[in-house]
Amino acid sequence: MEAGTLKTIASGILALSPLFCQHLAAADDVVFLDKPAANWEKEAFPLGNGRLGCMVFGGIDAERIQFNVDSLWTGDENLTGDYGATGMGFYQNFGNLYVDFDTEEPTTKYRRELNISRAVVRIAYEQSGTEYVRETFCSHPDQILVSRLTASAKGQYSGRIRLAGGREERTSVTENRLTFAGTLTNGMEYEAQVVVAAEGGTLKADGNTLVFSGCDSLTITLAAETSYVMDYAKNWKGEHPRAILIEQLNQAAEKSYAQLLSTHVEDHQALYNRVTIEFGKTADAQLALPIDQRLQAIRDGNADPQMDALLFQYGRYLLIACSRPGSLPANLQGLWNDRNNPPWHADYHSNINLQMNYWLAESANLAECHEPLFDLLTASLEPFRKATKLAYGDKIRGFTIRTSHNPFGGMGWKWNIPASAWYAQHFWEHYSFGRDQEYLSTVAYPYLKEVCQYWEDHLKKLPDGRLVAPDGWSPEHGPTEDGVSHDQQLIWDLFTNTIHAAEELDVDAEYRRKLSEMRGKLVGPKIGKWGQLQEWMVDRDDPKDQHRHVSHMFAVYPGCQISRSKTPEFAEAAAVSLEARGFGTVVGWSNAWKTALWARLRDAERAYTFYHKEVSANAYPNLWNGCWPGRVFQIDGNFGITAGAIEMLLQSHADEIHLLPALPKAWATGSVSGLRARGDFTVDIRWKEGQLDEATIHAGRRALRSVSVVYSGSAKELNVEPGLAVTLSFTDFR
Ligand code: FUC
Repeated sequence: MEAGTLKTIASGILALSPLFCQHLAAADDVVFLDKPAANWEKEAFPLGNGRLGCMVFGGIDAERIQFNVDSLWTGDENLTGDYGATGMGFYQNFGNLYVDFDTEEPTTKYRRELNISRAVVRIAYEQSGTEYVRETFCSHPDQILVSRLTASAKGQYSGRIRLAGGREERTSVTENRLTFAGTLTNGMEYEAQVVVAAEGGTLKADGNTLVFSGCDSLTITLAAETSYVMDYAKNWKGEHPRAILIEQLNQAAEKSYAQLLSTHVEDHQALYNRVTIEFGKTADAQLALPIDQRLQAIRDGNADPQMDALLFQYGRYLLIACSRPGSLPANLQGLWNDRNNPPWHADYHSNINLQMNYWLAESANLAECHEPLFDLLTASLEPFRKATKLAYGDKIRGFTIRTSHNPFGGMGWKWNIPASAWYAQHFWEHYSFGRDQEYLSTVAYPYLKEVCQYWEDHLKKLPDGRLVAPDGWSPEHGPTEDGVSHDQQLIWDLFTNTIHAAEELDVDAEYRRKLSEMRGKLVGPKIGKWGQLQEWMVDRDDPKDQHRHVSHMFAVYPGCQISRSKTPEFAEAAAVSLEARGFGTVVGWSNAWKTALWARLRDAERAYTFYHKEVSANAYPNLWNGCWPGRVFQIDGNFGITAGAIEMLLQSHADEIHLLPALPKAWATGSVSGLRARGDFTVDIRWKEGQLDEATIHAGRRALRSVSVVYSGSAKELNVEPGLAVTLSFTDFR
């Protein structure tokens, strides 16, 4: 698209919409469209408080708010590994809230926006000279969904409110309340209640709808919950949720809308505002476009650095929305789902997807959003142990898991033997960034140690004494055989992290020695005949193979066994392999992984190629990531791409803080603040024309006392005081 055309479109919008101007300044935080959503997956806007989430459509004649609660799942402990609806189960659609309006007036100035810095969806339009505004949010402090409808003139709202459960439940209605409840086949009880408050006009029940007429404004609050508790000993089942819902709605009724909104925004911003990012300015004309046209302009070859920044922050926004302390972890779709049989059950996938959901948690300064992962994995230990013993015999200690699992410790499709070691890495990383010793000793170390025990019992000795993981398969790729690189790398990572953890806690000296000895015997990385990093023990990688999984690169990212600074030859072999995997891939999560991998290999332009793919090919108009362009929403790509971008700006995996290790030309001038580095550091960086301008390293209260900061091949050793900050500039690295 020509700049001239863009300008014409933009000035058209400016002339049409006074609503436009007020948002121009906040363009980095706003996703907007000039029409209602025609499609759940691509156009509706997601909101969530970690547990309760919704998709807002913004229809003019009828609003639709589809909602979910993260625990509404069929299925059970599923010790047999059945991958059908019975044992494994499916994540469910909770239901829909509809507001039908009695109006046929023509509409102008329609604008629907998601402000990710406030976590509010706002819909505004005009009909016959009256301005209408709807605002919706899901509050974490109040645990409810709130939607408020106002108008510039009195008495304008007439219509009906309907509440429809996802399984044909019967909705009962009183003069200001709509309710449905149900019980799933696994015994889980659930209920949703909606309370409506009107100013002016009347509200009355009519059959299973609530009729409002001549109202000045409406405030709709929705509470929904299940009887799920994250406790295996209680068979995952607690009290019926009704009392909780009534309490949540009663408490909300005592607060004004303004109070509910400001409490919500404050709570969201306490997390969201920790990180700011700027990659440069987009042309005003392009910024003024609705997001679908803006994405088209990018596909037409126009640069849009503010879109790069928006996508970056969007990953952070989504994690805050679907993973908060006390909630379940983010599943394949976060917590959003409009079906009762979503793709792959919307489950927890252990061969890349669940891990990728959390790659950004620490580095993007959302460490507490990581907690739901540890909670569910810890709560699932007993059923995981049982299933492991059933499959591998009573004598085996520890546990491993299958590729898919649910919130009841139940597992589905196919054993994925090294997955528990990969999960263990997350437990370690949470410590590595935050250095909370209490958490390390009570939560992380016991988990790491138990997975190590599994491998002590499961590793196989080759005739020459070396150790291999038996029966591996580079996920979804290789044949089943011993010593697959992915498995070997994961076990190396597990043993290394466990040794570090024991050192930090000053415990288990003897066990540390044992692990270190075993680690020394593991079959290690190998460089094959075309200079590639081998995916298998046998040198048979096909240079034409462009499989989406790059499992043998785990050691490069998110692992640290292979790095440019410590193992340059293996790093080069990894680059050869990754180059061969090509640039044609269109799978969202695979693009994200390759972004991070190329960043670790310090190839800024290749890293950016994959970042850009995520924007130009995989982003829907609501900025969700399609697993393939235009189809099957999967949230891992959204999370992974933010994590990948961080690796381009800051790395801390190789015992040093590396500033701007892979800064691409597209982000020549910019800044970032609030990124986290291992060792309890927070880092702000400003750069100009491709070069470091200034960086500030803030030492947290548990920070390491000394750290090496690297930029462009030279290192600066810093001694730091917890709680203090050090600022370095370009000249410090000459
Ligand atoms: C893995 C991938 C698929 C998909 C699925 C949910 O198995 O190989 O592409 O992302 O997870």
